[in-house]
Amino acid sequence: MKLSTLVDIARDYKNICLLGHIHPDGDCVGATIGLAMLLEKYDIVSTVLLKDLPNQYDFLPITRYVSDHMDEPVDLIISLDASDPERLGTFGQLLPNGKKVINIDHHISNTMFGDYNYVDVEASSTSEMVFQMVEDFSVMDIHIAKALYTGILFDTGGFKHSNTKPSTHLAAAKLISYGFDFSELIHRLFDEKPLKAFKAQGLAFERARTYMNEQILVCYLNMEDYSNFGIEKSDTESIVHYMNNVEGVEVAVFFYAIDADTYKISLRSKGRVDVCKVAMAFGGGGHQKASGASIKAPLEDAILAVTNAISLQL
Ligand SMILES: [Mn+2]
Repeated sequence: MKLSTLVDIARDYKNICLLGHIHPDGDCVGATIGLAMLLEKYDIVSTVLLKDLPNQYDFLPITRYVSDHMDEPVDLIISLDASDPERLGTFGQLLPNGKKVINIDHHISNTMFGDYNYVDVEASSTSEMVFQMVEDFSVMDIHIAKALYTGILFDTGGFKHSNTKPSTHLAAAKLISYGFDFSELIHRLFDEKPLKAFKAQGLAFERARTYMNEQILVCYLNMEDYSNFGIEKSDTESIVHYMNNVEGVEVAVFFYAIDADTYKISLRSKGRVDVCKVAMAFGGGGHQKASGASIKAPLEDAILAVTNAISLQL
């Protein structure tokens, strides 16, 4: 889908919202805000609806574009980076009331839930897809470029994951030509963390357990740890990434509590195991090498179930 096509569709609607997934990540935030700014260039006003946005992204114009509710009834929904309506959290309830749904995403598990589905599983990120939609670069500016670059950077792990294509680098090259400080952005996005998060990460690593001849690596943090360290879930984002660096490990799984009896799992694979299949077995989804899901079970039961599901592929 080209931006001009989307603009033509959007012109027929009054109350437009852009939705991203629950626990918004860099791609979800970059793609939604980036597209809202692009639409604005064509005098199309939209609201980005996101909840629980980590303050990690406050270098983007969050307050200007993002809200946690919409007063008017929505008539056009543009969903970005969400594979299915459940991933939209409470905003998923807007779907039956929305007159039209445009689904823009790059997840292999996408259920094609839109009236228009623009799904490219080869794309590094939804933000790169938004970049590819642009035909007339006179509308691009430093703020939009920074938002889309953030999304590409986040989903490629700083151009390190195998989803990085020549097109990804070409998009990034074009985006940095708008002159924002990408070096500072990379530092903010990946490196900088509060001391309490650094310490919590240490505890998670200390708890490392292995299964299947050290091919599966498991770490966890529970609700108690969050309150003890005074950390948020977003402070734990990079843990699974470091876990996957361990030599010989095929799959890294990080379990983190989201309430008293529910754990969210973050899965990373070096390639032999398709962790999207594993995540989907627990109602989640994602990509072959990076996926996630939520499990309502005590920690030990959850670990047993997930490591068993991974073992089937080893
Ligand atoms: Mn994404």
